[in-house]
Amino acid sequence: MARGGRKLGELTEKLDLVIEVRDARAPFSTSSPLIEKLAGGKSVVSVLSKKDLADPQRMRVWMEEFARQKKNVWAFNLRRDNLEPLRKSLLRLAPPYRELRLAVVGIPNVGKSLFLNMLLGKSRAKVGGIPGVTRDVSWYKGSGFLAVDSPGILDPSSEPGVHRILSWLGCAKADVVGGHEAAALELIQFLRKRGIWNVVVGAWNIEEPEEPEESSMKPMEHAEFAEKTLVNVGRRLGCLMAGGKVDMELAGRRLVDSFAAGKLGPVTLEMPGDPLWIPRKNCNF
Ligand SMILES: Nc1nc2c(ncn2[C@@H]2O[C@H](COP(=O)(O)OP(=O)(O)O)[C@@H](O)[C@H]2O)c(=O)[nH]1
Ligand SMILES: [Mg+2]
Repeated sequence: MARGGRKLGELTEKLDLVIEVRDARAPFSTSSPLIEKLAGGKSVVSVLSKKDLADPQRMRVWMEEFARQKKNVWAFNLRRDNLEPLRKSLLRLAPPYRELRLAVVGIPNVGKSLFLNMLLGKSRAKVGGIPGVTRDVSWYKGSGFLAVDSPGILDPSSEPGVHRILSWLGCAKADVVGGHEAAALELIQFLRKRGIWNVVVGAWNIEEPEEPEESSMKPMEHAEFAEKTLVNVGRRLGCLMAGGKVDMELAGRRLVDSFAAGKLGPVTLEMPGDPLWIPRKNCNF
């Protein structure tokens, strides 16, 4: 278990609420398998970050699904949206005799720090140890609540399919899935199979490899398409080695980094009911 996870385990008893931040572009895969252990029967509220980087239509499908299931899930562009409605709603979970205590958890890079800063707003103040509560974590006082400063950077799932998605979103290192070239080639294939590759083509105006013309012929294999496309990406972005050959690792890095940062346009990688989704006990969804 990650160090943060162990800390959170000790803390859980003192908390009223755990807020799990996930990436709106992949709400299943960006959950941590540890949340079910750590939440230990506490209320879990899910926050989907990076709503601005997700496909708006698919975002609506997700939110309708959560509403249908009566799940407490909120989606935000954390760089811009006002979190006041969420804060007010959370305060209803406070015990009558003291302020609400909450922790923000999630896998790396989903936006935990930004979320906490926005939730604290201008009232942000660091407070010392709380009597009876572990002293080696920092607490912040917000309006009507106390929050732990990211005690829980949780381990992502190590399931290969999930890990691949996480490497495209910047939540896991591409090295784990075989480097940037491999990650980029898989990303291209993934997007193409789901019919959303055009967002990338649109953003960079990349030349599409030619497909066989006769409709009776098999379409170009995805792997071949991906390879040729990454060459075109490398040419377009000037990722060249001496002699003019495309540096595929560099081209892959540029593609994956731009994708993770949302520079290639809004994209959602998972939909409700996708086979990747493993429902978890104790978890909000
Ligand atoms: N566009 C956009 N970027 C976000 C959003 N939330 C977080 N980020 C960015 O994602 C990156 C990681 O955020 P951070 O709070 O450090 O993640 P943490 O590792 O979970 O604490 C930062 O560059 C944030 O500015 C969001 O809703 N929209
Ligand atoms: Mg952080």
